[in-house]
Amino acid sequence: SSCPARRVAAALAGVLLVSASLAISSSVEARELSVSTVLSDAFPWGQAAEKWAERVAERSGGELTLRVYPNSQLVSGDQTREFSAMRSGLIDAAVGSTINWSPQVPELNLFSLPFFMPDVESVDAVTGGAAGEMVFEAIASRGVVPLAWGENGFRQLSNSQGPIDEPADLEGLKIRVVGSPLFQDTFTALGANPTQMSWADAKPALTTGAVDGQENPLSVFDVARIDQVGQEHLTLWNYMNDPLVFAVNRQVWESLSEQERTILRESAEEAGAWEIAMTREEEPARLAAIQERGVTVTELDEAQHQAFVEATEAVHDEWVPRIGEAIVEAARSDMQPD
Ligand code: X2X
Repeated sequence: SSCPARRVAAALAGVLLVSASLAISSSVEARELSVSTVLSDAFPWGQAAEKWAERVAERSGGELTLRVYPNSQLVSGDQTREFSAMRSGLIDAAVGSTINWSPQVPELNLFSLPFFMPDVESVDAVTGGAAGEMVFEAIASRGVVPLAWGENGFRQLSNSQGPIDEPADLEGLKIRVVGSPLFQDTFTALGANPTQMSWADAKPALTTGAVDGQENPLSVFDVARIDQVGQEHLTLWNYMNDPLVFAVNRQVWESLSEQERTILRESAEEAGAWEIAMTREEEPARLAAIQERGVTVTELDEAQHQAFVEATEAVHDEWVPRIGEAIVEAARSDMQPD
């Protein structure tokens, strides 16, 4: 063993062993993070999560992967528990709706204030402005790291009973609403009879006629074929936009390398921008498809729109203090044209 050639061979073998075990340990360390979504990849929302996963896998060379669990399956169908599950580490990450997270992050109700952000320009001004940053800080202060925005879309109103073009048409209609109490207030203010239930329960309730109506973006109405469960009337009222947020549990985030964090964040930004653009581009074709299936589409003129705005003013009085005056003010100035 004093022979130099043997020593070199032994040293080389050692190097090979070390590098082999490094390769093994790095593949053992390759991490898979769970990502929760409410809607599957039949919808832009689920496609946003899949795009995120695709980009992260590509850029990390497979060392970091995201596995998407759609249909709120990680929270047994209860989408209002998604944020808590992510905060506590039951799930690692999510692409979630501001509505579904608002029970834990009241600032997210900013987006649900009725008739507050009238068009995509104002939504972009808010998410990309000072208010958007404040909303992200509010999420971060509750133990979850927000990375990027996506979009479920402007929520439109459908029902089985007849065309709706004024608040009086909603009188007594049973409307399925999502998980924030703000929606109870909005639909109560309009004279309707709101019932809160998860998305998993919504379609059965529409099918049996347990509820008369619901509200969701055109992509959801179209893909879920809401027209097939008796929803023959659709009112385009753009009463609120439902942004999505890409986010990660804080402990998971802190356990990642700087490089992995960059990959996660930049991939989320890319996937979000891609999905927002696609969702908006597809809306005219979706609307046309919905109309072709025989759904009556009602658009509001200025006076009709104004009647809805006035009927829901009390919701602002009630909710602006809960959201935070400062965030609402920041959103107002973000939306003001220069
Ligand atoms: O439950 C809904 O209506 C949905 C799918 O749009 C959300 O998760 C907010």
